[in-house]
Amino acid sequence: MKAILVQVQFQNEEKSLVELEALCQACHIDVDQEFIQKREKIDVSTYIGKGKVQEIKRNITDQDMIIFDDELSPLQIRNLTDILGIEVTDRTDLILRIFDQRAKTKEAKLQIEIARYLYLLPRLIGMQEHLSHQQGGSGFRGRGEKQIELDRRLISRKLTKAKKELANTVKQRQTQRQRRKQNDMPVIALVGYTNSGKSTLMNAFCLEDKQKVLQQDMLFATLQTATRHISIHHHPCLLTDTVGFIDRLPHHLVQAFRSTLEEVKEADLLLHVIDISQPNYMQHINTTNEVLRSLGVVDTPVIYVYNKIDLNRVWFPPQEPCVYISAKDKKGLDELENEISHILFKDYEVYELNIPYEDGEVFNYLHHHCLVVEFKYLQESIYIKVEAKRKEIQPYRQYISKH
Ligand SMILES: Nc1nc2c(ncn2[C@@H]2O[C@H](COP(=O)(O)OP(=O)(O)OP(=O)(O)O)[C@@H](O)[C@H]2O)c(=O)[nH]1
Ligand SMILES: [Mg+2]
Repeated sequence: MKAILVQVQFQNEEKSLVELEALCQACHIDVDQEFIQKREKIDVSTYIGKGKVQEIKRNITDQDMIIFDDELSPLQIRNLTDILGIEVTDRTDLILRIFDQRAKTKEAKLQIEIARYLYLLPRLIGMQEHLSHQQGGSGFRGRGEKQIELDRRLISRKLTKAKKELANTVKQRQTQRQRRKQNDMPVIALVGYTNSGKSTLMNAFCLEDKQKVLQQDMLFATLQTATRHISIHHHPCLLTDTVGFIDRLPHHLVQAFRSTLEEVKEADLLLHVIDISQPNYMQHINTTNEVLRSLGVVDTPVIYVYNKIDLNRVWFPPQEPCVYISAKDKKGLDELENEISHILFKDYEVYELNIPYEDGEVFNYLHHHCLVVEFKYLQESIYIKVEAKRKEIQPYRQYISKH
């Protein structure tokens, strides 16, 4: 498929079509021509103004579609399709198409379905307004409206059904999450702009091949959160990979993906992964932080992980705490581990205990729930050296021999 890309740039705005090109690539669409229009404000009925529409029309040869780097209103889509005579679509639709192609699990599929319906519903109503404007009191009007009303009802019904199904799937996952919480293992979540290297970093922490997740040079390679057991300085932890964010993420998607991102809300620590080889990486940081804020994630500690240093000259970004890594070359991972450990395990202390054999269950408990540094079977008791929080060790304080 071949496409023409169109973008409007407002005064003093620094924009480029690079990201829309990458979105096209992820959708297997070839970019044939690009038009950039400088304007004071967008045109309500044609987005770019009638003159520019005609200019584009003159350049249409065998392309299949025209893609606008923004979310068009239903009226604009209709007007532009009428004039240009080929498929007109927008950035939001493109993102939805990518998510559609990538969704593998039931949950991801339902989320996309919901996002699609949410995108379509106002469009149908917009089309209805458009029709009633155009056709006044003619007989056509009634029929058009009736059809739209039927479509609207059908979509609303499907939306309700999909939401219900999603709620059930989410409930199952919540139970899993609760079980994990009972285990009291710290949860670390990877967040960040799409293609920044979250999945690559996750894989760098996973020792076994069968644990590895998909990492790919493509926007939105990951759609479903995946959680793996890892160890940080021998402490067992859970690491969660999440869907990447993008500038101007369609709000239907944020809404639909809210449940997936619940995992982020419950994490004890966030690793905010940044592709430092991107010139506009600061904008990516801000986008990610905005999405996090909109999810209500405000107090969770964050480590800024500047990735892909193998591609770059040195940078000194302002955020703290931060580390510089190359997930691909596994460089800087020790520093990252130290930083994680510093935040998650700062109130852990070393305790030495002597547990009499008759209280063997205390030994079993500590052995399973704490980081055991060393243990020995002595004549009258079991000696155990553990790293634990004061709170955890408090019930067994009578056994402490050294702290
Ligand atoms: N040069 C270089 N490339 C990297 C590095 N880390 C990741 N990449 C590449 O960047 C691309 C994206 O990596 P992913 O790990 O899939 O990125 P992601 O953040 O999970 O992306 P989404 O799942 O789409 O949000 C892949 O082609 C990786 O090989 C790095 O340290 N250096
Ligand atoms: Mg990924």
